[in-house]
Amino acid sequence: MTESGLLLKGVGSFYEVLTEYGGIMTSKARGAFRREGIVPTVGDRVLIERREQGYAQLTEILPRKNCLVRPAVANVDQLLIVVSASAPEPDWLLVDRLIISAKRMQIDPVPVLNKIDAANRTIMDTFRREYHAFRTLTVSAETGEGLEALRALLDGKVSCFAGQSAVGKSSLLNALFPSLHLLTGDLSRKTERGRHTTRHAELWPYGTGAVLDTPGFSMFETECLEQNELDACYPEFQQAEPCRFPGCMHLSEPDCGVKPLLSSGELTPGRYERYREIALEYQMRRKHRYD
Ligand SMILES: Nc1nc2c(ncn2[C@@H]2O[C@H](COP(=O)(O)OP(=O)(O)OP(=O)(O)O)[C@@H](O)[C@H]2O)c(=O)[nH]1
Ligand SMILES: [Mg+2]
Ligand SMILES: [Zn+2]
Repeated sequence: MTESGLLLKGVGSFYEVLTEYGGIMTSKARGAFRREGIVPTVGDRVLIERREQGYAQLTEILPRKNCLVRPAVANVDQLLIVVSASAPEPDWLLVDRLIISAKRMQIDPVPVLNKIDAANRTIMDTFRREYHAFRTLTVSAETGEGLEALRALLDGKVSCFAGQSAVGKSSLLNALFPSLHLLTGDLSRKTERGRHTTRHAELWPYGTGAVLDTPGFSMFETECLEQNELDACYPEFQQAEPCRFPGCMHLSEPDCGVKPLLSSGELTPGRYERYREIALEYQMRRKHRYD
């Protein structure tokens, strides 16, 4: 009998698969995968065939929507980009870059403002203003405020957390999965306790979805983006009138459709300033593409 499932974790040469019926089956990969150089990856949608004694054989890996490295995980639907409403001071440029990386991989970026129990008013306002074009969440891992909305968002999707150190990614994961026991706290304490022990990523089933236990998300800094591909990463731009020049970078070109979005409030000065920095970087990369 063939069943479909979601690969949750690898243990040696075995894989734990959450089956379509909700049970977890320990499965062994078909030998052909290794010969073909195919590595079953956490997040893979797979087909398994039940064998004797509760074991199954992993017979097929369905085509991947995307595949991240560090942590290695496939088919990520959502990236929760966490920033802190108190310390550390948000790195908005990092948020904007993570949004672009996510969108390039067909991942939905969701900016999440954590620590609203200790919120700095200015940071709250900036967050609300700058990311109005996105689905966002405001939460507190400490008090549990907003976690219901976070839980609802995770259902039916494969989600991954990202963001600066100490914004509360592990704390949020712990709040969602009390049995996870991830280390949280200041850096020195974490280092003392051997935080850097390597382990493999694992998905935790959540409702009909799953969440990656290890925060992290490698950006593709060296990737070359065409201007229209970058435009597509800015939901604000979708309201713009067409620019006069094709390939307009929305910097100082005449009759640009994006610039008026600044006066209409659709695009905030902060997002635009950071956009300029990012757009110039990609222009530079395109110039040196064949070097
Ligand atoms: N007041 C308050 N503090 C929080 C909240 N969430 C996390 N913290 C604190 O922030 C510090 C950092 O939290 P972590 O969960 O370790 O942060 P992290 O994002 O996992 O950090 P790294 O693992 O270094 O990337 C800890 O001291 C937490 O107790 C919150 O909602 N409110
Ligand atoms: Mg952590
Ligand atoms: Zn333009």
